[in-house]
Amino acid sequence: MKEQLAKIRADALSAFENVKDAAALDELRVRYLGKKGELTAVLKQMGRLSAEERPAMGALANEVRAALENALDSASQKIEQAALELKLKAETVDVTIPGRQVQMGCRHPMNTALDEFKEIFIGMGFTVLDGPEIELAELNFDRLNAEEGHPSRDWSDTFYFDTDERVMLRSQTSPMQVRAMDSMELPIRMIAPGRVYRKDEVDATHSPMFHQVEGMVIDRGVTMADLKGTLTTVAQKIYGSNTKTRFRPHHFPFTEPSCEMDVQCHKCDGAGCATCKGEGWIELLGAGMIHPRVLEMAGIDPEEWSGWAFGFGLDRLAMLRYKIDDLRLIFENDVRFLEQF
Ligand code: 2U9
Repeated sequence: MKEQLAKIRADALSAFENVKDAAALDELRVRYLGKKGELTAVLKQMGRLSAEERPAMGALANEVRAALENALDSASQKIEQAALELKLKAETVDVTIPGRQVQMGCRHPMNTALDEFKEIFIGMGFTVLDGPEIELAELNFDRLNAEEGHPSRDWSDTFYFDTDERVMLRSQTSPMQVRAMDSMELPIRMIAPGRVYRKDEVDATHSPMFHQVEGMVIDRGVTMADLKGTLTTVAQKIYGSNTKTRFRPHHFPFTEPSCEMDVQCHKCDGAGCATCKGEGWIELLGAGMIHPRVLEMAGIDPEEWSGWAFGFGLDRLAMLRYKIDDLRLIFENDVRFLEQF
């Protein structure tokens, strides 16, 4: 029995010493220390010993068990340590590897053009307002003096959401002026840039969605002279301080009188060239004195207050400015196009 115990000790210690992984170690644990293991098998034979032999043999067996348990612990620690080292090695970050190239985006030319307009108007004391693209036809048409039967109210021109023509995609940013009149204290100086929607077929100059910038001033004693002065100043900030403007009569339902403003072509100084299509002038925007009925509908007394308003298509102006000859390029978002600005 003594020899059996010595052999178990020697075999087990050498096996624990050389074991390579946790699964093999567990097998060894079962084989030497388990309930049906070799040590237990020897201990079961203790009953056959005499009362004198038993204590010494018991002590020896305990000593062997303790030695085996110790060896098991240190083998287990060794395996855990090795696994940890392997994991650390595999997961090491090599900070000397060059990083991945980050592709920088660039501003869309429309945003660059819009920012330029915003800066100019903010500098003149205007507030920039943003509002819903899904709008009430009441604010888009009725409150702007566009009577029932006005051509722009037609189903062939407007995206309605319902058959009773109550809710629509706004066809102009003008409902924002109505919202401003309804909610802001007078006097008001505001611009409303944003997307608008009309049922247009897509071609080089048309799209069912485009961008407008509209604006409005309401104060006491405001006249057409303020309109002309302010809009000429804006044109000069964009095209240079020598820029000439001219105003031609026009008609809009929401303004009276109404006009269109042209700038003298900055390319040919009015002589006529490809940019101005031989005209010498480039049409820039529409404007006018706010119709007294539009003020009245907002509860503003036209005897006390007056105002002027303007509107232009931002896409068309951005195209002129950056010499883009097809509107579709602005919306396709091909990076090869966008990164040129
Ligand atoms: C209120 C009062 C007046 C906004 C105005 C224009 C002239 C204009 C369009 C021309 C072609 C923009 O690019 S376009 O679609 N707009 O010419 N817009 S005055 O006048 C208003 C708006 C709201 C309450």
